[in-house]
Amino acid sequence: MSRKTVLAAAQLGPIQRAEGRDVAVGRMVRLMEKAHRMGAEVVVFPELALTTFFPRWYEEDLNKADHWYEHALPSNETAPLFEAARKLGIGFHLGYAEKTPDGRRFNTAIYVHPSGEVALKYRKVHLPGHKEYDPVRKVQHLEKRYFEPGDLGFPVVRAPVGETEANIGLLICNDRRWPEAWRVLGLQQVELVMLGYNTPSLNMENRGFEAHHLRVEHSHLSVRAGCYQNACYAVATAKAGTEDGHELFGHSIIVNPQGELLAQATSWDDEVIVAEADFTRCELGRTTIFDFARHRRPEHYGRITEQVGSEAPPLWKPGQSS
Ligand code: CDT
Repeated sequence: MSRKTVLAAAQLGPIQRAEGRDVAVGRMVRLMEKAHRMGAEVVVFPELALTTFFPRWYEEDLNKADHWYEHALPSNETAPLFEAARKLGIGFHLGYAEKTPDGRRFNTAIYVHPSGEVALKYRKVHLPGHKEYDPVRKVQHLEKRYFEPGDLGFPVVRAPVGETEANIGLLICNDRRWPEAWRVLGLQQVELVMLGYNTPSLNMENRGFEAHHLRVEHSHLSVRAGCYQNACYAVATAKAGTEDGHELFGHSIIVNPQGELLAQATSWDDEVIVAEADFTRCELGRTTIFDFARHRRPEHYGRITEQVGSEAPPLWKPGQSS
């Protein structure tokens, strides 16, 4: 049986703060239809795809922020997405802000089978930014205020993707920079990582210089390394363009298990890119250089799970034997 499918990244241009979900969902349905015409069987939308990237806005009282969250899926406003997927026979990945019935808030992603059933759910573990208003920053990044760290770990599930099946895992934005996250997926033989992101074009921390051109480079470097070192495909989909004066850098990509770029978005607007995946190509890395069972040495990786912050090394001086 062929293990091929066509993957799509459906990049979203900016969503302004004043725009409702109906605007975003309408655009997403059109992107899904376009991806289908381009032969795609699965479509990946960005992180927090239904609204502007609201963690840039400080809100003292979180009870006044309920409108940014989904309280149920599908809802009246998001139902057209699920209906389009069913009609087109296409699976999709959606990033959204989740508020649970017991009042917990997460930055969440799901993979939805064309039937409308949720095959996999993930809640963002690596929340960047800060919890309180930061007067030093040029723009706030309040994910730690709006969300709690995910409580589902990094699950992988084998699920239908088009005519075939694949081992699917999800990451969200900042997670892509953490090799530990990719490796936990790799240890579950992940073959396809779907991830959405919202990354500002400029470093807004105001605590040192970061060359602008490196922003995209670091994003791509992280995704390509994650794919190569764990022998998997990835679809990394951005929100792009200027939201209420704040620019996000786009550059969505699809990457193969060798870490090669198969497709890249070139606009900072709504755009679909597609690439064919053949999941048999995950086997080379998994059975040779990254055959974990043969080559990993976890007895030397204790610091990875026992320690959080880094520690300074001991000082060596000339004349002192090592
Ligand atoms: N949404 C999100 O996680 N964004 C962060 C911005 C950090 S600024 C480098 C990211 O890692 O892209």
